[in-house]
Amino acid sequence: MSAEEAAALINNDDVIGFSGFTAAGCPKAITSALAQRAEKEHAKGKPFKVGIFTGASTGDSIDGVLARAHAIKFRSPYQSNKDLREALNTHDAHYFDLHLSELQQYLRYGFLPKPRIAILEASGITDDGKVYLTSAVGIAPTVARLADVVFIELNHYHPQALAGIHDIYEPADPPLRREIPVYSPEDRIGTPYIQVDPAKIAGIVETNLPNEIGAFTPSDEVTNQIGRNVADFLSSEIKSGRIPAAFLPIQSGVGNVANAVLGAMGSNPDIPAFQVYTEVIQDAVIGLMKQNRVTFASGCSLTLSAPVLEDVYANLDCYKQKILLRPQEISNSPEVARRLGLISINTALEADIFGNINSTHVMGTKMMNGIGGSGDFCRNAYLSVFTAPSTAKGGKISAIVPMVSHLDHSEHSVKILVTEQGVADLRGLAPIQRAESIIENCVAPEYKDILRKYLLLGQKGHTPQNMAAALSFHDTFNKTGDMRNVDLNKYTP
Ligand code: 0RQ
Repeated sequence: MSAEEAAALINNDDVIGFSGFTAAGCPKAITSALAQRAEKEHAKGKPFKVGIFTGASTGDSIDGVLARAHAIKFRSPYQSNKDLREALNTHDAHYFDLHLSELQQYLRYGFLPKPRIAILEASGITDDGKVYLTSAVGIAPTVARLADVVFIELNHYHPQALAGIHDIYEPADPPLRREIPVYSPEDRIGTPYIQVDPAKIAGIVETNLPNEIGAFTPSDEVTNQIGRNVADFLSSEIKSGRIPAAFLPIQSGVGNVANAVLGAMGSNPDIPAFQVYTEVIQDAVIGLMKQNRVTFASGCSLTLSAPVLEDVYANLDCYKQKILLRPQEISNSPEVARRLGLISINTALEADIFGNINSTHVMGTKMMNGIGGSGDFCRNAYLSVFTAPSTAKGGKISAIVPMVSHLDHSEHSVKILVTEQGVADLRGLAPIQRAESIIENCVAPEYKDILRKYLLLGQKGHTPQNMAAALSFHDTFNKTGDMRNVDLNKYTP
């Protein structure tokens, strides 16, 4: 059927679950038609909004078009689209920010509204309902099973030969759950397809559309230095024996810092070739595979720029031996992360001098993207590293503040903090010691004295915060546009 015919079968207030994870593997055609339908209904004065569950962020053809059409009632678990961000921050759409590993089981448990509709992007489908996904998995197996109605976007951009790269597995729910039998990143535990009851498939829309993944901003001196700091720190951990000589699988977040970190790890001769157990497989991983620096990558999505994805597709026989795509409750499973002993490396928006991390809220109020998989990994990793440039907006914001304006990852989950200035190893340190280490090693030079002064204002107790001054950096930025204007003289210990 056409995308318009499929969209006509979706109602106001419906809940839809999508395949895909980041802009990889997401449907594109039916949602674009749905946005047009919503606009027409709105023009007639009728309400038209849907609830949306995805794997993570999406391409513009889900979050962008539907946000601009004011057609999103609620959204979970992660997003990174500027128009949707605006809708969430103005309450045009409600957002439920969630650890990515939890969404599938929360849907099964009935904690969240059941999706009536599932829309899956497929590279192939058989008469008996075996659906082969494209460049990501996300929550697809769960929403395909729970939904009453399934639409398929059969996207011929993705080769049918992708079949075999996916490993589809859904654990049983408690009290029947057993261990997830992944003992090594390359372990296969499921099927290469999703089995869908053919009676539920209401339509197949054929497309030929690339993923909507933008190119990465090239790394700069700051991100490269962060990368070198992480790589040097990890190689010193190997030398000290705290990380096994054979090394451990790496989980790495998304974005430019993550790309630079992987690049630096790849070129550090003291770090052996390694495996990746992560959610997002991005360009740097494929680059390192070509150099035999990454030997295997298990993830939830191939979030690759178009030329890199096309290179993978041109050499699929080879890459299918080295890449595996899993549902996010497996790629991000706390149980598996703890068992494999992942080294997790994620980016913070803001950290405080005691080692707490804000990954999501700008100045404590505005949603940036969401917690994503950072909490799944950092809490359960063998060693959790957070990275960030020490300042943002040309130095007007210190990424390290007295108290985070929103808490995503607490001091209990954060072991190592790295900026371009250096590395703070927080293991075994009391709060006052953590503060001294972070200020001396990670803070930008222009903020060091201000934060040392803050520490002297600390009130008596285990964690020397000053309750009146704790958010003075943010307050000063909101009032003057520059945290460096903060005046700590008006506070007393
Ligand atoms: O703003 O875009 O206007 O220039 O935030 O900052 O330094 O480019 O970093 O793109 O790696 O994003 C935490 C958001 C970092 C991301 C976050 C401003 C800065 C810039 C982006 P501009 P950078 P990145 C796996 C793991 C949560 C999910 C996660 C993220 C913009 O890494 O979403 O970890 N993480 N998932 O100027 C105000 C500050 C700021 C600030 C930076 N302190 N205050 N603005 N910025 N620091 C992935 C998945 O889960 C799918």
